[in-house]
Amino acid sequence: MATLYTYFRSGTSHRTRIALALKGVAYEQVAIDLTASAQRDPDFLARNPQGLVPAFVTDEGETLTQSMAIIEWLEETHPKPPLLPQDPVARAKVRAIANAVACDIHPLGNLRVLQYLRKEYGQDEAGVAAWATRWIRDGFHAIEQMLADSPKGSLGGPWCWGKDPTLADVCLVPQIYAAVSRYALDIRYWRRIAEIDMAAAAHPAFQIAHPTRQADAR
Ligand SMILES: N[C@@H](CCC(=O)N[C@@H](CS)C(=O)NCC(=O)O)C(=O)O
Repeated sequence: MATLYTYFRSGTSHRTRIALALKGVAYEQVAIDLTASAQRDPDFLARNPQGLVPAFVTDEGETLTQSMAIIEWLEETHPKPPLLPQDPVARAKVRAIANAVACDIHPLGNLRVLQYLRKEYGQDEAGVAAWATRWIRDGFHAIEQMLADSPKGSLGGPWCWGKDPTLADVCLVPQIYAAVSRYALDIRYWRRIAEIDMAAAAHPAFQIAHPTRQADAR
């Protein structure tokens, strides 16, 4: 069976679990405890030289890394339900929202970046939180405007792009979870983002993938 190397609170693991659940793919989990630096154990580094979760081993024994590459592989091998709309412009817009999270918000709040701020730049927890929330707020402001451009009304909402979850929701929802659970941001400030968070809370695939529902949660 396929195996996901994951950490319950990792946003990139979380987004991969959501995509796997939406596609209905069965897999086992191996927990990599980031707080114990298990991502830097030689055994894990042999799977992913970057020392980052997630890593995914397919049924055929192929190891895939980088959550967006894993999710693209899933989309290509399990096309139903689709995570991207059909229209090329709509696909680009959904990818833009997904990448606003995956490329422009998430990396700046990653564990190794925050550890570096603490160690090399002498930041205390307040300084680290100010850094992380600066980039989340900035990103959420922009995404809220990008969502205003989405065809929610005509397609019946409530997701980033119409009536079904897409890659944009797969990436956005874990970032919302991090914003609220780690930094207590009040997401009601961003009306559409709050609405998507509520839709996710009621959706079985998002529920199954939720950090608090994982075997390694604590
Ligand atoms: N671009 C990578 C980022 C992966 C990543 O940053 N994973 C984090 C957890 S969300 C991690 O493993 N951090 C460990 C560390 O910083 O040492 C992906 O999308 O898979």
